Amino acid sequence: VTVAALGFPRIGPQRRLKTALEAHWAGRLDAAGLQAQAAELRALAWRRQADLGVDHVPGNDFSLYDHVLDTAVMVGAIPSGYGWTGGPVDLPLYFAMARGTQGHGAQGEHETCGHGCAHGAPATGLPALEMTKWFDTNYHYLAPELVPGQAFALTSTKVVDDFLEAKAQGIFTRPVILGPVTFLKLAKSKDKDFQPLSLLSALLPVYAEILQRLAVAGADWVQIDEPCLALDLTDFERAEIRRAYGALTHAAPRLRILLASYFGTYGDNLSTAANLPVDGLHLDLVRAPQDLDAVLALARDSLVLELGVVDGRNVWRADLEAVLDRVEPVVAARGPDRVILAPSCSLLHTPLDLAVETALDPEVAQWLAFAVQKLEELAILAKALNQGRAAVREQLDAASAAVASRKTSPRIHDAAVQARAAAVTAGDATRATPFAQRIVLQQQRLSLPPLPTTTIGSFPQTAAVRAARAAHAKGQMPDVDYADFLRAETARAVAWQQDIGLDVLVHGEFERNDMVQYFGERLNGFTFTKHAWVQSYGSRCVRPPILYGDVSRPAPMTVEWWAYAQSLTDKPMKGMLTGPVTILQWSFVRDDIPRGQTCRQIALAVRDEVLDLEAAGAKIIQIDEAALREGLPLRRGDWDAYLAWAVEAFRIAASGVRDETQIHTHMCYSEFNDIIAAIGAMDADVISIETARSKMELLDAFEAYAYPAQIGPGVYDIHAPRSPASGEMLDLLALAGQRLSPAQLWVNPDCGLKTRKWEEVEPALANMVAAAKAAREQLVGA
Ligand code: THG
Ligand code: ZN
Repeated sequence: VTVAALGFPRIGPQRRLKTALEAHWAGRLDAAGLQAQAAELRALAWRRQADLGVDHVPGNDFSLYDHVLDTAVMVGAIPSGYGWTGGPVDLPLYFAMARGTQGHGAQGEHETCGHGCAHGAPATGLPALEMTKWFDTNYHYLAPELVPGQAFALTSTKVVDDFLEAKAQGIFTRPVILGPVTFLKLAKSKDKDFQPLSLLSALLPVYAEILQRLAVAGADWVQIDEPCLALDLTDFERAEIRRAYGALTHAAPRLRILLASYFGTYGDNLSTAANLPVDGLHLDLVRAPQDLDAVLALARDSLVLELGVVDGRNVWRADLEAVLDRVEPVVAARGPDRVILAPSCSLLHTPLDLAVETALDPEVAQWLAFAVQKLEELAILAKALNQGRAAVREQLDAASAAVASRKTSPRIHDAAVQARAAAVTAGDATRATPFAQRIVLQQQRLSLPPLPTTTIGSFPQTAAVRAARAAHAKGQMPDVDYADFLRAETARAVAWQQDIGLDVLVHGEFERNDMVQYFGERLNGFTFTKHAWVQSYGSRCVRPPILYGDVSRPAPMTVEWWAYAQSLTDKPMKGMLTGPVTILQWSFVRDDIPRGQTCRQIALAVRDEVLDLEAAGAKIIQIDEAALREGLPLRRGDWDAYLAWAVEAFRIAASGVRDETQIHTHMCYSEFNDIIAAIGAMDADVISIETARSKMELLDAFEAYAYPAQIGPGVYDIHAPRSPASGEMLDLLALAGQRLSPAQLWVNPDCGLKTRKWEEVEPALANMVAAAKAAREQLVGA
């Protein structure tokens, strides 16, 4: 039995890749310097994995930005417009595709909205490729852009160069390549009717050539990732997979191909996968334990099975004895040389090394395993399988003790929280009266004009705000001074909103950095790390909170800031909360209870906060669910179950209030056509969404479904560094008025304004207020 890793965190210790990339983009590190740093990080990762006992050390999993972009470059899929005429792709071109360029020489960057959602390209210069989430992870890849008749040519030999680079260091890697079918399925085309998969025949010769070159270079195994096998596929797509691997195995008969899918079950794609003429098949037994028996029933004896037994998507230590119970019979039946042990997927999605987290509570720390620890676990498992469990008795016992402690620790298990969650009734998740009745009471109480104006929540996080936060975090700024500073910022924002005539105000969220972190730090059941970074895209990383135990709210989290802000104005001040689904999605969460149960616990904690805000006098409370849509499962068949608990969680959070208290929600990515009924079922009084960039086209979903409640379709595209004129926003409002009744409409930007500058925000919002006033006359004659 041997051990494979599938992929290793590429940002390196202390996010060294981020530092190098950003130095390069800022002109402080030249191309050679960047490449040297990258080579050092690769060498470090290979050496580390080899030392940890990995037999199949992955190659080519490193990337300067993104492995899907690397694949596009490998096959010469450079969109016209970047001025490429063939030949090697240099760093400026590579980063232009990754980040775009700005007209005036400065580099662009993917914009992140006020909710930390990663979005498309800058407004001027060359656009970046579109960025999208990698399956159901929090990693974002760059979508290849293909055209009908697209030509492909081997353009980068990175995968071979990388193999030779490792070989020169004495490490024999298993190169990783993104498979041709998944590559095409992830690709986009401007022509909506064009199916990139129709390019498979044109693409396969390039893959054949790269495999032949790897064989010549001396590679033995090559790992080809086809995670599209975890998706719903058509018969045609399955047939194309068979055709692809028939061609590729034929092209390089000396190479052994390990086909890897992960993130879910092979399901109805299993017999396709198990019968491909490849040499090995990877199974994600964490997400799909049932795949083991299914594949054992189907697979020919010679097929090497790679068992993904350690969770590559989460931070928990594995139950090693339980894994051995499952794997020993497989090894006995098929032979040790036909079994490889691995994480469930690439370790790209886990933080690098728990050992550097010296400040963690030791009880929590003993439950955790990051990438390095997961490879240690696999080495222990392999030793147990090769030499018997007695050879690693001590390590197995330690793992079992950690598992046992997680089952019983009072830090995790809170009977009161569990009883409360179990006692939730349909009534707890239902407002007392239907929208049509409560909106009347809300309007009486709020007495807002038609087309009321508001913003989504955050105001610019200026250099001064960030500097104060950093100084406070380092202990250089006393608590009282920091609080004074935040109060002054808040007061300024409130006064300014009042001056420009906004109807419903926000406090600006200057006290928050990452919204999930802000709430997690104030809830029981969460812990935080100092260094546990995970790549989000390019040089950008997140440090997700670790949700380890039953969740409850020991004390109000936002009421003081809200009350201070409300004390400064007679206009309604919104209470601003992050919703349970978004907190869940952006954290590492428990694997010992279902996600839906954890989500319900968070929902109850948020409900407590909602009720405290209401009791303090808040007339409007906004509960943002930026990540509701991105939580959708990979398979359509699982959508309903997810939406049921996700929507219920929102309703539990929102439904404790009186009729006259108005509940708002906000979602960033607003393509709701396929889930509009679930959006309606959330039963929010007002939803604000991102619609400016699509020129209100995204509202079609709300029109088709006859959405009953009120909507604020964004009229100000906050992702671009410009301030729209009021006429532009008035036009958008008119478009919205064609699709929805004016009585339903609110006027607001697309998202929070945290990433913008005051110089942009000030004129833009003043123009927005002017547009709303004009629209009131045009649309409602008020
Ligand atoms: N918070 C958390 N998870 C998330 C998001 C979030 N996952 C999905 C989505 N938002 C990802 N989007 C981003 C946007 C910006 C950045 C990272 C992910 C970013 N990060 C800073 C960096 O890398 O320099 C570090 C931020 C920090 O100091 O915490 O810019 O919003 N939990
Ligand atoms: Zn948003």
